[in-house]
Amino acid sequence: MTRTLPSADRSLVMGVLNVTADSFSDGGRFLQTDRAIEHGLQMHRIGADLIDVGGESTRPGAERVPADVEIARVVPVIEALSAEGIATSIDTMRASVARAAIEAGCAIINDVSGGLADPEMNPTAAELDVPYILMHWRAHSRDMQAFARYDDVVEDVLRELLTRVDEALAAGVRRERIIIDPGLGFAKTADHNWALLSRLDRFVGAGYPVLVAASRKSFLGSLLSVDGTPRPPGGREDATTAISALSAIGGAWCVRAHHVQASLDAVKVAAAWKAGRA
Ligand code: PMM
Repeated sequence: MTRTLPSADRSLVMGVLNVTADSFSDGGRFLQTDRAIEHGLQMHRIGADLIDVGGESTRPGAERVPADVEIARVVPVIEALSAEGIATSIDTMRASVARAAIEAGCAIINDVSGGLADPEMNPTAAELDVPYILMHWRAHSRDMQAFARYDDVVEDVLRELLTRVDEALAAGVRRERIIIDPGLGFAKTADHNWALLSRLDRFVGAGYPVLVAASRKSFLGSLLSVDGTPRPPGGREDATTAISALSAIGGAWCVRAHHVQASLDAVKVAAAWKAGRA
């Protein structure tokens, strides 16, 4: 099992594995352990560099699930994937879940709250000494859209994110463990998301690996709406692929995607495009 960041001569692709009842695009599909494991194995066979395992939905409006339920959902899946040598990340806002996942063989902590939701998360990440994804976040999903107010969304999000980084460093997390993520869709309108994507260079320039997670999110549904009806999540795949390609060109370390093959193709195209210049 690897505790260091996977590397490749292109942006990485993180496959989404939501072991939840209510995620916005795949809720309920992989709630059963065996189905979740099979889906993880399948994404790995296709070429996912990482599998992001989550046991709690973060879609807008979602209610929280108890920690023991979250642990019971993710640990058997992580154990099974780790036994196959597959690198996983744990998508959680709870230190207890992160610890259980890492003990089960998980390689990376992915905290969408950037260490804010659980005061134990930063010290736990420091102690476990694994790569640690800090996402920009302002409030729990139930009411996060009420916090989608910014003076300058790019500079505000970057400043808040770097404050999260400083807090993690102060708790003892090593600098080389940190990955940042602008948190598309979390306390952000569609315009905010596009502004952040258009200035990905500001985040890449901060000096930490950057994760971009746009897959199937509702701002893509809005972009592709017809007569005011948003395109449903299943029809947002090509737009997601376009964002994966553009993010890779823009220097993203990793893109998070439900449809691994499409995003993998996209980041390979981007790498070849960049190499052609050299
Ligand atoms: N988005 C979701 C879940 N986990 N993790 C990171 N680091 N960044 C994100 O933007 C993010 C995440 C919500 O999407 P899903 O319901 O499709 O998993």
